[in-house]
Amino acid sequence: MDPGAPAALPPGGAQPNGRSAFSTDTIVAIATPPGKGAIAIVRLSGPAVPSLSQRLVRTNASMHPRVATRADVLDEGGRLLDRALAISFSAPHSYTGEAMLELQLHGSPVVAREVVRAALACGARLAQPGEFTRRAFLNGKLDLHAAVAVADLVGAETRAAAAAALANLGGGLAEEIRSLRAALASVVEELAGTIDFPEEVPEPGRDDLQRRLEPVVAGLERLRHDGELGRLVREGVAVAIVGPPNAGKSSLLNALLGFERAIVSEIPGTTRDAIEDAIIVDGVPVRLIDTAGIRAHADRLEAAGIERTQAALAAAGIALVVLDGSEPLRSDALDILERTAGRPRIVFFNKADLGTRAAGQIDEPAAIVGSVRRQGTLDELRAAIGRLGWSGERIDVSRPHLVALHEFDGVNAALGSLREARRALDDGEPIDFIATELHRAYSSLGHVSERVAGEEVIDGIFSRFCIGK
Ligand SMILES: Nc1nc2c(ncn2[C@@H]2O[C@H](COP(=O)(O)OP(=O)(O)OP(=O)(O)O)[C@@H](O)[C@H]2O)c(=O)[nH]1
Ligand SMILES: [Mg+2]
Repeated sequence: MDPGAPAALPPGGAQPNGRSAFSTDTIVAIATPPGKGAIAIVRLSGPAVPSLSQRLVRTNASMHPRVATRADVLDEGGRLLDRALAISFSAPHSYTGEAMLELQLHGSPVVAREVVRAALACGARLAQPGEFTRRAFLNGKLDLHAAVAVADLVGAETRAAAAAALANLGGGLAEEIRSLRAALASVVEELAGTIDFPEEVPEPGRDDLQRRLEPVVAGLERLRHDGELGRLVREGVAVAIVGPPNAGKSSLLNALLGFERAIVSEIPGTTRDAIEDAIIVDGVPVRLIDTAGIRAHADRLEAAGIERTQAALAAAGIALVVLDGSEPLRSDALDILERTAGRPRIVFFNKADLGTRAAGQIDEPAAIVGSVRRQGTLDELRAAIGRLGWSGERIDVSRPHLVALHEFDGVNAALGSLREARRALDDGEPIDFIATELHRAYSSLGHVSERVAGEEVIDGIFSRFCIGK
């Protein structure tokens, strides 16, 4: 198949042409993380699983599909490798939709490796990253959206990220998009009637059309908004802690983390390298990057640190500018304020226990005056990060939402066309122009809800998986 050509997939079971090479191979992989554990799981999937099971698994009782059975696991020469639990799945009632065998072994890396080696010796091949889930997708067991959710769930580092992934696992997004698309289709069909038979079919009222498009736009915006929140709980936000030397940047990092991560001293220029660690605020991972204080006349080593500060600042979503608020602002403080003007930032006047001379010097109504040594100041700073990062709203991503890039692209394109159609309706433009825009929106949504995706989209999604998933 051409790379990039859309692969239209039938709704269930059968594979499209050109994909048959996939199911002729039987794949094997260790599904559990490397190292010792209570158990290690080896999984096999593919048409040769029944014959491989006969060689590798010996049981007293007969094996029933999806029932764990006590079994001896043998190598290709019939020698005992482990006494384990074996579960067989017959096609299509398995994760991949193919015949599968799952072996729950004693958690020794050696035993797991030996079992894989034996399976390879019997004709299986090593699975590629994500190949089990890829087969599940190709066999119609889950859609691309749910496949992304599987990778997100495995990769989730916070409870909120896990909840967001779970919301998508059921695949409800396609249903929602389909119903919005159906609403759009009814408008498009009606307009087509007017365009083709202007005498017989009267043009629908423009207000009425606006009213019918409104819920479609609102529905898509909701999916996108929740998608952005989902991205936030998955990827978090980066906050660069910047400011003049000795202002208390490293003290702030340590106070927010609750442990001494960075060296703090009264000597200006203590921090040379960017130091990063994360906290969770409202379920969102916040990456804090403590940086070298910026000042002119720095020595060579310090200058190298300052260069890293600039890079951290450029990459961060939020700049947290720490200033010594007890003294009048010096030129280095004014310089960093100028560098961060016009971007999301929090200005923090530290060392209020020593005085608050600086705060009145600049016009920054949202500035926080306090001390890293006060709990209240730390709470204020966390709240300010929430306000800038996610408008302080309560993060709830328990409904299906957009996750993959192609989903955002499709919905953004559809919203663009809908906006254009609604403007044209208001401006009294011809109905066929409006119909074209609505049709465009309809097809953009097709890329999100239907089982149609370019090879590169599919490859991109499965490249994130680990081997054995
Ligand atoms: N009194 C008082 N001292 C503080 C406060 N915050 C930090 N300090 C002190 O200020 C000095 C500098 O603190 P650091 O956290 O190392 O400052 P920094 O901004 O990281 O400095 P560089 O790494 O040199 O750029 C240390 O002696 C801290 O104990 C505060 O709120 N009140
Ligand atoms: Mg420091």
